[in-house]
Amino acid sequence: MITVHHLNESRSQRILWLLEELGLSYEIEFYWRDTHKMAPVELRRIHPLGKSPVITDDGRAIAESGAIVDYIVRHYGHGRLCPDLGSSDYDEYVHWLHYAEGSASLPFVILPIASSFGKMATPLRRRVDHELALNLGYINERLQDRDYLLGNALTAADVQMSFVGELAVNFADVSNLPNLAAWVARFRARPAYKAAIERGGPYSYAKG
Ligand SMILES: N[C@@H](CCC(=O)N[C@@H](CS)C(=O)NCC(=O)O)C(=O)O
Repeated sequence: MITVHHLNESRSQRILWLLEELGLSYEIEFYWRDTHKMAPVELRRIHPLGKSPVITDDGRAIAESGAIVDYIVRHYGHGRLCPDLGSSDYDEYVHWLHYAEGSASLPFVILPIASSFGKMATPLRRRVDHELALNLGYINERLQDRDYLLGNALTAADVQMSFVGELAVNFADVSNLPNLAAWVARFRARPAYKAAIERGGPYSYAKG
């Protein structure tokens, strides 16, 4: 059985959501951020990076959320939540799986660091604002004519990208990004999303 090594208030929440969407049985090992909001050292016993999410399954530890999403869908999805392998949609799907952590979330990682430097960080802040506008505009445009990133049905690419959507509605101005805001509201309304919140414990990014 899959065990999710779940850090509170973290990207790991979307893994719980994916497992709920697929109706899979899973266990959760809870880890709590320390006073500096870092992961506790216990997570390093599961994987050398000591980050969350990480899952264990069949005696193996798998880290990095995109790889975890891919692993779960390939091993346990039975064709659900992803386009047919070999279709052009599958190539698009892989793009969104990688894009989430490869590019889209990066400005949100830099944002609090820039803010902590105050005025000194003005040039960096300008660059971050540019990247936010570029990336969030791209996602909003993609959702112009569809409910989810690959069409009108949810795929695991939406699950992987959901953290970016949640960061956007919490920390960026989405007033000019109605498709993105509607997508976030749409996935938050899903029963499986809500069930994952119930199981995962405190997750302030679900609001905002
Ligand atoms: N790109 C990685 C990011 C992993 C990551 O940085 N996770 C954060 C939680 S959102 C974490 O573990 N932070 C605690 C720490 O760095 O000590 C992924 O998507 O899995």
